[in-house]
Order: sequence, then structure tokens, then C-alpha cells
Amino acid sequence: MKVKRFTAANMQQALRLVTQALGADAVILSSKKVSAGFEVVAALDYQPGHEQERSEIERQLQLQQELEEAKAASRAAPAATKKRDERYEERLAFAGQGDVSSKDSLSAVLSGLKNDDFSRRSADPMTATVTTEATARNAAEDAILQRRSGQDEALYNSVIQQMSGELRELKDWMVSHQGSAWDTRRPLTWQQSQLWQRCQDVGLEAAWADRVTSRIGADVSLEDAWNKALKLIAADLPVAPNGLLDRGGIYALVGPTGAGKTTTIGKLAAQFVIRHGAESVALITLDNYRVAAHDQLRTFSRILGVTLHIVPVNGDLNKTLDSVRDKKLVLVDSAGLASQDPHFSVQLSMLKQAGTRLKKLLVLPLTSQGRCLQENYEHFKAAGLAGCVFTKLDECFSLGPAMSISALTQLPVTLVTDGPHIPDDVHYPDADKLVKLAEQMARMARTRWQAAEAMSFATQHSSIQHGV
Ligand SMILES: Nc1nc2c(ncn2[C@@H]2O[C@H](COP(=O)(O)OP(=O)(O)OP(=O)(O)O)[C@@H](O)[C@H]2O)c(=O)[nH]1
Ligand SMILES: [Mg+2]
Repeated sequence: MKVKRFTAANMQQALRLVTQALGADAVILSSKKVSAGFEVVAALDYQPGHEQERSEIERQLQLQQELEEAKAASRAAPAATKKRDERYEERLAFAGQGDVSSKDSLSAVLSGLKNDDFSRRSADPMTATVTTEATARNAAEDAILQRRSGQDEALYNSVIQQMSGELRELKDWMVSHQGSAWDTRRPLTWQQSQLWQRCQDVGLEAAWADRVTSRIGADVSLEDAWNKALKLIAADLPVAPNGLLDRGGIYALVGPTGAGKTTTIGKLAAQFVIRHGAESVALITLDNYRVAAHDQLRTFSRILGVTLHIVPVNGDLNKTLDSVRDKKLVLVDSAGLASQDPHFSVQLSMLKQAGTRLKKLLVLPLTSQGRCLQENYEHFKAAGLAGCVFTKLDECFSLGPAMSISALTQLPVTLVTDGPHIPDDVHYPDADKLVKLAEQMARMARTRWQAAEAMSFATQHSSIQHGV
């Protein structure tokens, strides 16, 4: 026998459901009005009068009701649970189709369904197989989902990290290029931009900083890259051989007013006299254009006991040089004149006429601005320069601009002076030491600025606190 309860909005629909489910031979056992409409209980293979039939009807109705409750509960549960319940439904249908007398199997299913605990259902061997399968599948699905979500999270974190790194690089790149005249069309890595900025802090000309940074690969740390850059800077800086002037020769010092030409000549002459005697040195001056112009040099020559030759305005320098041919060291002083001064070109042409036997050294005061030094180079290069002299190292705060002129024009640094004292404050240059000094100056300047900024911030802060 098969018993089933049907609920529909009205009686006709309920009867239609009965026919659809049980066929035309179904017997209506009862009907009543319920809140949802009409409820009809129908049976197939029903034999009235059998007491046993009555309890079987009740059992099946109970079974159906519990199945409906289980369905309602599964609607709220995840899809996997729903599938499990479908399997139970099949199991019940299977039990319902079986022999009515096989009560043991039916009651086992019923007792399983009455209990919400899923594991208790598996007391029945068949149900146990179904539930074990479902549990295993669910566990596998859960593990895959968990692993996937773990992988997704790791991927997400690494993408975020990469993106934030790229954003930081972009920000640094933008900051380091702000207001720069450097050609930003060229591709530049973050590290190169940091190196380029450091070169700028040292005072290197943009073209030189560009050349240095482009030669450094990105495969090393920033600090290692910077050390490499400093080595490249030192290698780029041309310096004259140590002790060059100690061997003697004919040298003229040219350069802007007050650069230290006469003082340096005094230092060199004094050192040479100490080593080789006063007869080995001759001093010549072209400075005839200013009142008491050569007084300083005359004083040096008197103290040192060396001869001084004064070349008159429009005089012949070559003739004077010939007259001191027997001297080991000849030093020619020139007047510091502005390039607009009419005497400037006269003096320049005298120097040019002397040819290459007279080596002209451009005196670059390190206290001057980079642009002034560049202008000085432009004005004097027509004389045919053999090298340069860095003066006033003791008073300067940046070496980069003068170094840039030397490196970019390949004009060797021949001497460096670091004070006004005669004869001690003149030295032969060492490229590594100069670069190290330049870097130290840049670092000190940065620290000073940071301290000044911190101080001004602190002052502002305390003013605000005190309502000033
Ligand atoms: N601190 C410092 N002062 C220096 C140095 N060299 C020269 N001086 C000073 O700079 C000033 C100008 O030096 P001069 O030797 O007269 O300069 P100059 O190039 O001959 O000047 P003009 O003849 O006017 O073109 C003097 O007071 C020197 O003592 C140096 O290396 N350090
Ligand atoms: Mg002078």
C-alpha cells in the first residue's frame, strides 16, 4: 500500500495532484480544510477493514510529514546538504515502494529521519554508505575551497605589495625629477633616479650626472651603486701628475678677479726657491692695467730674491719669455679682468701668442657659483688651457661645479689651494680624495638643511602652542 497526503488551494487541484501521483485507482481516505486550502489523504492498493492497514497509513503519513520538515530545513542549508536530503528522499521512496511488511527497514529510515543528527542516520548500512560518500565529497570540496581561498589571499597580498612598491618608485621618480632640466624622456629606473639626485646634491652638472648613472646597472643595492658612482666620478675627473710643477716649466695663471692667481704664484715660487734656489725662478706679470697692480708680486719677488719682469701694455710677452729661458721655473701672473673690459682681449691675445710653451692654467675659485665658473671657462678657453687650479677649498661648500668643468672639458686639475698662507696652502690633487670631500660636503649640507628645517618646524609648533 502507498499512502500520501496532498495539499492544494482547492479541492479540484488536490484531486488532480492525487491522480497525477497515485493514478486513477487511488482511494481518498480523508479530506479537510486547512489554512493553505484543502488537504487530501489518498492511498493506492488500500484494502478497507484491515486493522494493520490503519497503522501503516499513519506511519506513512508521519513519514511524509517528517520528510516535508526535513525538506524545509534543507532549504536553508547549503547546496551540499540539499543534495544529501534528495538522496534521503530517494531512499524513502525506495522504502515506500517496498513490501509493507518490511517495517524494520522503513522504521530504520524513519528513526534516522526523526533524528537531526546526520551521523545517527548512518546507523543504516545503506544510508551509511551514502553519508560517507557525501561527507568525503564535502570534506574534499571544503579543503579545495580553503586551499583556493588561501592561495587567493597570498596572491592578493603579493599583488598589493608589488603595486605599492611600484607606486613608491613612481612617487620617488616624480619627486626626483621635479623641476629638473634633465631629459626626462629617457627611461630611468628608480635606482638611477636616486643616484642622479645624489649626483645633483654633490653639485655635478646634469650631463655628467646623466653619464654616471647610465653606466650603473640595477643589479646592486642603492648604497653599492652609489659607491660605484663615486668611483666613476673619480675616474672621470682628470688630474695632472703629482709634482708636475716641481719639475719646472713655464706656466701662466689666468682667471677671474680675486681668484687667487697672485697668491698661488707666491706659494709655488716660494716652494721652488726652497728646493732649487732663487736663481732657478723668474716671475713675469702682465698686470699693468690697474694702479699698484703688481705691488703684491713685487713684494714676493723681493722677499724670495727672484727677478720680476713686467710686460708693458701691448708689450711682447714672447720676448720676455725668451729673456728668462735659463730659469727652471717661470711663472706668469695676469690681471683679473672682466670679459667686457677692453684690456681683457689684449691680454688674452698676448697669452695666445706665447703658444704652447706657455702652459695656461685656469684658476677657478671654489667659492664661486657653478654658472660663473662655466662663464670663466668660456672666456679663457680661447687662450688654450692646459689645466686648472682649484682655489679656496677651505672656504667652499661644494666641489661639484668646478669638478664638472674639469670632467666635462677634460681640463686636468693641476693644483688645489686651501688657504691664503704662503707657501704651505697649495697641493697636488688626488681624484678619490676630492670626490670623497665633495660627497662629505653634500652630506653635511643635507644634514644642515634638515636640522634647520626641524628647528623651524619646532619653532613654528611652539609658537602655535603659545598662541603666537
Ligand atoms: N681662504 C683662502 N683665501 C685665498 C686662497 N687663495 C687666495 N686667497 C685670498 O684671496 C684673495 C685674492 O687673492 P689674489 O691672489 O690677490 O687673487 P688674484 O686672482 O690675484 O686677484 P686679481 O689679481 O685681483 O685678479 C687674497 O686675500 C688671498 O689671500 C685660498 O686658497 N684660500
Ligand atoms: Mg693678482
